[in-house]
Amino acid sequence: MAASLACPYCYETFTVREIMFRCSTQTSPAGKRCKRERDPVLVERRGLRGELGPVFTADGRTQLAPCPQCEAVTTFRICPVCHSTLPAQFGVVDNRLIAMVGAKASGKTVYMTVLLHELMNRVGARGGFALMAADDETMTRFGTDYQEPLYQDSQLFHGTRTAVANDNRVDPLVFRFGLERRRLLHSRPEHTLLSFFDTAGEDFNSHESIQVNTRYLANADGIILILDPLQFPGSRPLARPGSVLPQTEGEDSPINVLSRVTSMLLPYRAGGGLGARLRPSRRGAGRISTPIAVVFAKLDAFWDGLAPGSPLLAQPPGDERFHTADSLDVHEEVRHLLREWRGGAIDQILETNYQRYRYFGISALGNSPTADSRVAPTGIQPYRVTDPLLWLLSEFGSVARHGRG
Ligand SMILES: Nc1nc2c(ncn2[C@@H]2O[C@H](COP(=O)(O)OP(=O)(O)OP(=O)(O)O)[C@@H](O)[C@H]2O)c(=O)[nH]1
Ligand SMILES: [Mg+2]
Ligand SMILES: [Zn+2]
Ligand SMILES: [Zn+2]
Repeated sequence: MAASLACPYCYETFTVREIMFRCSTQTSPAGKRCKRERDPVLVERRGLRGELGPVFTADGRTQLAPCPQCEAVTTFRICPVCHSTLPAQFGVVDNRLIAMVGAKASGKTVYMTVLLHELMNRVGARGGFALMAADDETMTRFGTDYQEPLYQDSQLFHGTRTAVANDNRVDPLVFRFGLERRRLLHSRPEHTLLSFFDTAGEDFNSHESIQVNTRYLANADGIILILDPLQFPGSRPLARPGSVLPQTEGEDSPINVLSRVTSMLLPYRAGGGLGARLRPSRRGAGRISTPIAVVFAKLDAFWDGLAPGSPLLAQPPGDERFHTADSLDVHEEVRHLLREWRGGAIDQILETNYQRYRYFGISALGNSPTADSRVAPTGIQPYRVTDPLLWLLSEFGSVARHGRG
């Protein structure tokens, strides 16, 4: 059976053969030239209204194909479902879809922005890897909607728009993650395409929004679940005085969000891997195979209260590898804190339903924001933000592991 691929933009699946092409609208050797026009599929599925060459089918296993109208050869391969231009080498290099989920105001958008910024600018050079936008739209959108407000204007974000309010879709950001294997004799850069999508807290409240998000979640290769420690009732007495306190109960509590995500994934748990995408499992037994990184955000609010020697006060080893021992130390420490904060039910859900989960503790900002929702005057000082992604990449086999585990 042909392996199925998932589009990094719409998360629908198809086989390599089904990949379609778009005419380049260059003048062909025969002197013919196709006209650019608006593509209704691209408008409907992605909200993109630009004028582009006509779409045609050919054998998607090849990298180029001649346009049947003008005979010019094109290298633009497109998704057969949403008509987005697929990144170069799509289908050849690894392609991983990563979903960012969590309750309202848990810190998803801030975390995603800081993580990507760090990978593109700071950690990258030191760690022997590089992250680049895979397409122009991602580059522009990451700049204007995420990076500039936070890093240039020091402004925190308004709540993320729900998928239902966004014409029933989410708009992922697609990057090329490259790892330089400097120490190898025949060093050859290896690439992974990473597609990130940020949900809105309310995406897990209504039946309607859950339906829209199921496709994205079920086809994700990894999930980052953001938990706000301040939402656990038992954590509050330990938080730094003056921390902004969110609601702890009701629809949007951490336990309810995890329960909803889990019920969305359970029907698709079988076997995992590409072949199992979006095909509900026939057998009732088994746990969800998608790895889930369970991330305690806003750790800066708790630093004063952690026991000396806690791994959540230590600087992580910073290189391109995933450090197993350090990660397991953090995992156990977070699990211990969860119990202390009366969040033990989270641990039970994870243990019962997931084959692979790991706890993390991070701070995207490194400090409490100001009362008027701005970054603290000391600036953004991220702590351990790359740990969850490196774990997922090590689970995918895309980065090396250091140490036993
Ligand atoms: N102390 C502290 N506060 C943070 C940090 N990251 C985010 N916050 C706070 O959490 C608020 C919400 O962050 P967002 O990233 O917008 O939350 P979200 O999960 O995307 O929220 P929705 O899009 O509404 O679901 C911010 O406005 C900050 O007040 C952090 O690292 N430390
Ligand atoms: Mg958000
Ligand atoms: Zn043509
Ligand atoms: Zn698509």
